[in-house]
Amino acid sequence: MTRVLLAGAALLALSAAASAQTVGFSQIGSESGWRAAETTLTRQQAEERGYTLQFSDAQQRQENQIAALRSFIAQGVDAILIAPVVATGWDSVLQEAQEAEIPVVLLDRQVDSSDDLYLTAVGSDLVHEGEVAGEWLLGEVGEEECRVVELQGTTGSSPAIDRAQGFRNAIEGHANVEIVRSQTGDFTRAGGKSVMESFLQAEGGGENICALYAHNDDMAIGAIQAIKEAGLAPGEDIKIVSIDAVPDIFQAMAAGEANATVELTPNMAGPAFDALEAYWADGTEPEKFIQTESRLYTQADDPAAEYEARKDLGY
Ligand code: GZL
Repeated sequence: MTRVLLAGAALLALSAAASAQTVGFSQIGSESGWRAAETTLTRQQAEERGYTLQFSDAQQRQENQIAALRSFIAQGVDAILIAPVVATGWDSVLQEAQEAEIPVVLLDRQVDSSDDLYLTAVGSDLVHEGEVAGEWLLGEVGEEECRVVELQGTTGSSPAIDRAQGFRNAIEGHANVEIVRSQTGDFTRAGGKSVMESFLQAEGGGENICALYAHNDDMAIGAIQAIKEAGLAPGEDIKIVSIDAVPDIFQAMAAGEANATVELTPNMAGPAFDALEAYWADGTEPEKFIQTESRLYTQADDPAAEYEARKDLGY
């Protein structure tokens, strides 16, 4: 009799796992090409795996994300994905999801809440990305003096905090490389352009600027426009290093207008859904951090070919 009951329970568990799960996805917005690609790939992954995806675009506002999570909880979704716009202020809504026994997976950004409040976080080592960018610049300038301007990501977001720290870790002890101006461009092209314009004006038209470190490629692309409008050659007069590896930064590299980017995969949903499927099947608890790889690309890495390889991936 026991074997019959066990077999029945196993069949029930399998059928539950195979039924069409509903997943709520609270996306930050569409501030960058990378963000757009992450949304595209998440939709593709959900469709391929037979999930119903409830998508919410927060327009960069935390209150919209919190409202979306409460709506997902009220709907009784099977899981929640969230790319948290900033790192703080999530404890109560994550506790509500936990009380509703709905697993939450963080995508591409971290939160300050206890990791007991989410199933896992899928993302890159954001500090390491900043270190890779800083180490590249050190290799470029050697012992020469280099005044750096920095375009930071969204204030209070984990990538802005960690990428700033990583770059500073790398240049520490190298007195010839100094960050002289730093301001948020909010991860957007428009933000990168307008802040770079103010840097150029403040720094003698740009003649005092050796390099730009941008926390993402979109701000670097906006800054490139500002540098050209100031009559300078981006990639030559001002070295440019950024993060994401979106197609357009490779186009700029191929034109000699950008120098280096650190790749961030937009496919965070694949590892997230893998972890959820194991959890739904038999309660498997994943590691609290599932790290995606980071890789440096420079003008020596055939940027034209890298552009072609990425241009149709949904950026
Ligand atoms: C980093 C991610 C950042 C991207 C930007 O993990 O959160 O947000 O680097 C995006 O392009 O705006």
